[in-house]
Amino acid sequence: MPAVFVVFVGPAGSGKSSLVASYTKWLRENLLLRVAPVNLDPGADVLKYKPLFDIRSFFTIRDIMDKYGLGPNGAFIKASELIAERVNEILSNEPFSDPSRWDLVLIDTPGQMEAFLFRPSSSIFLKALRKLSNTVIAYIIDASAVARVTDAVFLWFLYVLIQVKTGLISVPVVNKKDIAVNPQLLKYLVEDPLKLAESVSGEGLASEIIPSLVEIAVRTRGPLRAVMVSALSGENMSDLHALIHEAFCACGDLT
Ligand SMILES: Nc1nc2c(ncn2[C@@H]2O[C@H](COP(=O)(O)OP(=O)(O)OP(=O)(O)O)[C@@H](O)[C@H]2O)c(=O)[nH]1
Ligand SMILES: [Mg+2]
Repeated sequence: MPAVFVVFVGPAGSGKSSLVASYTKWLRENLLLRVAPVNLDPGADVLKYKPLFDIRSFFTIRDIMDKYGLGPNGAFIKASELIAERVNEILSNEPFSDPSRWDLVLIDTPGQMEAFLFRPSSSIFLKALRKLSNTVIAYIIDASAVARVTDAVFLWFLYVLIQVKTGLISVPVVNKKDIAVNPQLLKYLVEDPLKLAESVSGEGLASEIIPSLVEIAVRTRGPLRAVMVSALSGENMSDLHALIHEAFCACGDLT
């Protein structure tokens, strides 16, 4: 079976790079799988994993800022255009050039989602990736960023939009379980998202709109439930793996 590509996306600092590192380690040590971590973030500094392919060998955010006279945000947008322009060149490298050599390819992406994932150029990259092998999106929610119902709904709805935008099977992963600020809300989010709507209190726009947003989120989420993990402690990596496995089944491609 060719490799499964898992693309880690999520807001800045949610723990994408940390998860790629700890999930890679867990898969190698516990399941003895052939795992290829990939860094697609040209702004990454120090990584806790050794990427088999690193976009920084093509360009870094600093290179782009200097070459095109851009600020950091403009440089991330330019980087995502360059990734699309050079997609064939990128995908001619290991591990993409021979996906059958790998069980899982874990792809770390930039935290600036609006500069990468929500730009048209990311579709070009994801479409090319998907042609090579099964591709799943892992959407990371930062447990320490969920204090109120509106935080949970906002991050959950972003997940809906990502599915709409990419058209790919996506799995929701709540990271930083160890420093969750509102475990009860996260429990709802993972186990029973409709309860989020019931938790809205008071008047105003939030109480009017949140029940509808939650209803759409629940209707469109498919059969996959979120999992709660900690990249820092490595807790629940087996749940993450089970979810990604389940996602293949949803693709109909698990053979
Ligand atoms: N407590 C705790 N901290 C974590 C966990 N995962 C990541 N962190 C910390 O969160 C910060 C951001 O983690 P990264 O892995 O760099 O997050 P990222 O999503 O790759 O960040 P960007 O690439 O900048 O968007 C770091 O200080 C990590 O050590 C976790 O499970 N628990
Ligand atoms: Mg990162």
